Amino acid sequence: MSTPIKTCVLGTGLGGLVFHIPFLLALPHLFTLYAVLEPSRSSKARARWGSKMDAVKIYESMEEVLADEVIELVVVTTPNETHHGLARRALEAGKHVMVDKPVTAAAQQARELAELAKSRNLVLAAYQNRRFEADWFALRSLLSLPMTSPQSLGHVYEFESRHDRYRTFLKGTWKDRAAPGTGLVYDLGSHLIDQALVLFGRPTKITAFIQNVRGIGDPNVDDCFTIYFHYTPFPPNRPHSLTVILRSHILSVSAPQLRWVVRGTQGTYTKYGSDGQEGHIRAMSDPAQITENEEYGKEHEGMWGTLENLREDGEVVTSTWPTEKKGSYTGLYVNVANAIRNGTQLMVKWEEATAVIEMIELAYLSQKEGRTVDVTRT
Ligand SMILES: *[C@@H]1O[C@H](CO)[C@@H](O)[C@H](O)[C@H]1NC(C)=O
Ligand SMILES: CC(=O)N[C@H]1CO[C@H](CO)[C@@H](O)[C@@H]1O
Repeated sequence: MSTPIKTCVLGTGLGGLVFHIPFLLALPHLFTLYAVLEPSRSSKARARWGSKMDAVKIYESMEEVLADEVIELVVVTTPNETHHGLARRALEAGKHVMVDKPVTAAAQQARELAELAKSRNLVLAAYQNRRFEADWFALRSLLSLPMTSPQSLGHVYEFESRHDRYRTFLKGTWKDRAAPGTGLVYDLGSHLIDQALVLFGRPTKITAFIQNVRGIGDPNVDDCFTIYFHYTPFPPNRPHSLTVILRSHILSVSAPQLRWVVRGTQGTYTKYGSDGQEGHIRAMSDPAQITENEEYGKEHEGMWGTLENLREDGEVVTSTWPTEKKGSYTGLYVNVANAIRNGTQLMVKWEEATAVIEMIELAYLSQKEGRTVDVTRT
């Protein structure tokens, strides 16, 4: 057994408190939560996780973090445009780095970090955690069915992925203010774009409609988007072109919210509701429940998706597609530990997270110029 990785979390906003600190605490054989950076020692981490934080150092400045040679891994979950600078300084200090999504405000910054990490032989990981959710696993298992299966969707020609919410107010955090890396496209869009790229690769063209629909706060901060990825011409083994529709609407009153509509030549899959991990963590007092509670990451049967398959005689057969595998963001952390200690490949590649930022930049270009933009091949 290797020794646990001494880790420092930068930032104790929603990201730090819900998406990082509990997972580090839940995996004590792989990680030691050694320190957190909390400007002005706000002690939000202590207030939230209580005695679990007793042995954890609270640092007030990045200089203290960099000067502490014991720290091996730095997790960056701070506001917007600070990601690049903090990640760079941590890498220069010889520390492995994991950056929350969106990894940087500009793709060029992400590429610079990759070069730096490579030259220092350090692990640079991206927290695209939604690849470790139950609904994602269910979708992937459905799309991996052979065409001959009666439940196969056939050739997928339209893929709609949504993350809507109903929020009429501003949250009063940095996310409401105009700055590089803020707005809903960077925030939730980075998840939807990442998943689309994993499934289908880079599109040929992008058309984006990005708005501020609530008319509150800074008008330059978007709170609603529809982004089209066009895939055409399609590889020869697929006779149909594909349209991917990525949407996030801040004034969507539907409950539960629509998650996926996947249309293929042999059927349609419709799924409502999203992974419950965030809710579980918010309600939890002891992070050990993430690994110990059987119910963690499990999707209630009532939320399973619906399949409508077309038979050759024109009949439509309706069935339920089960969300069998539980979601858990621990999968991402286990992989990062393995990468640091054993040199294992990262499941979320930094280049993939960089491609997400490239697509976001093209989406904003499309919106600004009111046109469909080409995506260059790499
Ligand atoms: C590294 O690999 C060894 C041997 O496969 C395994 O036992 C260990 O758990 C791995 N370490 C991490 C941190 O994943
Ligand atoms: C330090 C920091 O958090 N960076 C910036 C994030 O965005 C706000 C405005 O939205 C800036 O004021 C911060 O400087």
